[in-house]
Amino acid sequence: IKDGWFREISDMWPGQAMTLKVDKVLHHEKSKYQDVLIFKSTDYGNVLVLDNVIQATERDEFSYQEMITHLAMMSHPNPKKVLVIGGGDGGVLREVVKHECVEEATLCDIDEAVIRLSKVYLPEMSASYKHPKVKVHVGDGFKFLDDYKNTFDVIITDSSDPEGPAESLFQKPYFKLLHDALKDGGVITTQAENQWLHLPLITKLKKDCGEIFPVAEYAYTTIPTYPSGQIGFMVCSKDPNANVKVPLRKWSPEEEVKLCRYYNAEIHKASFILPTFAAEALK
Ligand code: AAT
Repeated sequence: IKDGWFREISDMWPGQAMTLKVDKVLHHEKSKYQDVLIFKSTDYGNVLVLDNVIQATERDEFSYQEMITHLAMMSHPNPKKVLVIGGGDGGVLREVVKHECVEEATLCDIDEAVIRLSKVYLPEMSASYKHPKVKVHVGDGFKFLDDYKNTFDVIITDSSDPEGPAESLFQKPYFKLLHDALKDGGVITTQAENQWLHLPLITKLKKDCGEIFPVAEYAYTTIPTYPSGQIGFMVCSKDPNANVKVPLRKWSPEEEVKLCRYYNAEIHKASFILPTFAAEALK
């Protein structure tokens, strides 16, 4: 923070930086894994920052949390057991329990500090921790997954960027663990970075996922406070006949408007349609 502005400077997006005006710093600590900063911004609500990278702002988090969750949830016929890796702010859990078919939603985040501080400073995201179907485990997602085979219907990896504690969550052995932890017909989504900035990384992710899952597609959403204003997801299914680009289940239009502010059945389909430069690279 300099002169009252937070700047997201990182070599993961060289030569550019999102800047948010700070109203006041709410909390700052070094956890066991990362630097954790929470500030109140003038126009984007409270903001969670890990190792100087914006993870969530109260104003636009719904775009990311709804899309990463419902792209997978709506591509599964009847998700009952759901796992979230990362996502310590609780926003993805909040979306998961919107599906009444869910019987159990487990979250595994590496950093207790994110969970503890979100409960204080991000109440709309962390409210889900009180939900009766939710279970929480603090630990590394890679290690956690290794203990589960043939267990989950949907696994959502809401992880930070590959520099830092989330590095292993972008590599091929992790996708194998995801695959094996799923039941037959299981579906995953993972945070898969930005097409303007990380096309080589995304190409590699798609190739790795495609070698492990019979279905592996890239989709993206718009979000002002993530680098270059968009973020993508890998959406993969264990069912070779699945078409994750079209939702298998739908809410009624009335439910859609009541439950979500970004996701709907139309944008589900649209999110897989890529501009030519990205479509060519990912072919
Ligand atoms: N919904 C908020 C968006 C995030 S949060 C990413 C979470 O992943 C953090 O809470 C972090 O503690 C957790 N995490 C990092 N590494 C691991 C790991 N190995 N195992 C489990 N959890 C982990 C993502 C924002 C994306 C930012 C885009 N620039």
